Amino acid sequence: MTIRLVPGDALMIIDVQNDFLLGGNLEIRGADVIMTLLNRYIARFQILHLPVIATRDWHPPDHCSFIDQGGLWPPHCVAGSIGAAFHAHLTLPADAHIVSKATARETEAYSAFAGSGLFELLQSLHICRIFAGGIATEYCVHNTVIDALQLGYSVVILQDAIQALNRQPNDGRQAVQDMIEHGAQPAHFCELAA
Ligand code: VGL
Ligand code: ZN
Repeated sequence: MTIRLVPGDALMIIDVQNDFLLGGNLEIRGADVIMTLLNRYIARFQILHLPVIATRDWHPPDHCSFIDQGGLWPPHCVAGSIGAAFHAHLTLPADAHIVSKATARETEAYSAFAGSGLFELLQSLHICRIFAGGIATEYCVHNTVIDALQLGYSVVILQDAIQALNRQPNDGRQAVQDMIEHGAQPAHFCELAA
């Protein structure tokens, strides 16, 4: 299916941060290969003057999701650290909108909508449809996409620009299926109209 990008579309790049990539504290294996595709999507949106939004996991040093605090994860994406920085190979435009999430010590937030101002940003940009890529498929991508659909946005999942952590082998696949069942549309780069 051909998808034509129109005003009201935005690209949302979810948590492409050093700690989730090769050598990071919470490495998602295989995530490096999505960088090329993410950069192609960025270039396409940029040339059409459509907004690019980059979300980031942005935790305090004693965040409740860290193993030392009884959570699931090794310490990662501590606000201001190298691990929390966007990966150097990601070519974010200078005017990309940055949204920080999970910034409060006592709450985990996989959805980029949780207490981040993302909804207000989308409203101010008059966005109707979100093209979602990034990591991890079954955590932040899934939760953000489900929230977006519930808020009434159309969502396109960039199938060639997401990567799952797959703690269980099918976690990523199931998350994609669930997003589609909730109304998201899967797409690949080649489906974007030239
Ligand atoms: C994420 C695990 C912990 C994500 C964030 O961005 O998907 N996953 N914190
Ligand atoms: Zn996190």
